Amino acid sequence: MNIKNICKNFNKNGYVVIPNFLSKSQVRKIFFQLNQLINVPLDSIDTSLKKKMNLDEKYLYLRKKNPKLKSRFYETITYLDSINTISNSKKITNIVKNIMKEKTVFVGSSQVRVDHSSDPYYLPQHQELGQMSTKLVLFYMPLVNLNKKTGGLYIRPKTHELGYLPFKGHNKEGREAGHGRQKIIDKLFKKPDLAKYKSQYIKLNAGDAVIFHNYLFHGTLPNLNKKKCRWVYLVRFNSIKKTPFIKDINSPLAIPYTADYSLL
Ligand SMILES: O=C(O)CCC(=O)C(=O)O
Ligand SMILES: [Fe+2]
Repeated sequence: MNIKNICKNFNKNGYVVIPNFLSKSQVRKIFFQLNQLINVPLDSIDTSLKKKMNLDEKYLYLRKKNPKLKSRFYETITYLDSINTISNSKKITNIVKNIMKEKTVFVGSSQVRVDHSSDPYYLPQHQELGQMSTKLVLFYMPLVNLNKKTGGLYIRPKTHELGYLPFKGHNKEGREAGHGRQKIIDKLFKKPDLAKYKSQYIKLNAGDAVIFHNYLFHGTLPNLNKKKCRWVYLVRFNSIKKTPFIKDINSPLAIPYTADYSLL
């Protein structure tokens, strides 16, 4: 898809899907580095382990054996050069700049999320709050093939056109709000004026990208596959012009969930 069509679809629907956005070798390199990274804490337990397990097995082993070290692994994924190289690449930043119609953007932290059936961290649908700015472009890039069993992203197309839409309990972060929030969201979208915004699961394969607007309602479904982890690379870009931190000395770097976004 050329850049013009990417922008057109993004503006029209609030998101755009680009199949095979990452090359096979980029995906391979990320997994190579995830393996190298997790081998370090594993080696500190037993140096023979890394030869016996694949990445998912290593992750689940570490999670069970030493959950704190598993968290250290998880927290440091953000510093891997393989994902930062991609997040900073011209290919990605050019898309963001064209969508935002700006020449300078902030690159948010890159992360690889790991979701497993025993970690019920999937998120109810939400608009992306709590970031540096009120205007973002987000990239959701699965590194493994997704299906209904492994879960993944489900969205409400075109909801970006509603702008900031507060709902009961919106001023809480998704994980804190808990899975009960989905009922509130489903009820909200039963209102006659909102009923046309239906939820839609996006079937994605490893290397595909969903590029979406911060006000597009999106959430994730649980990974029900006990054997497989869901590895998804995420990165967010912020508009410098919509960043209160650099305009008002009383504004914190991350906009609080309690802020009235319609005033920012
Ligand atoms: O669970 C996921 O992978 C989605 C992440 C997401 O929407 C978020 O972190 O805001
Ligand atoms: Fe989100």
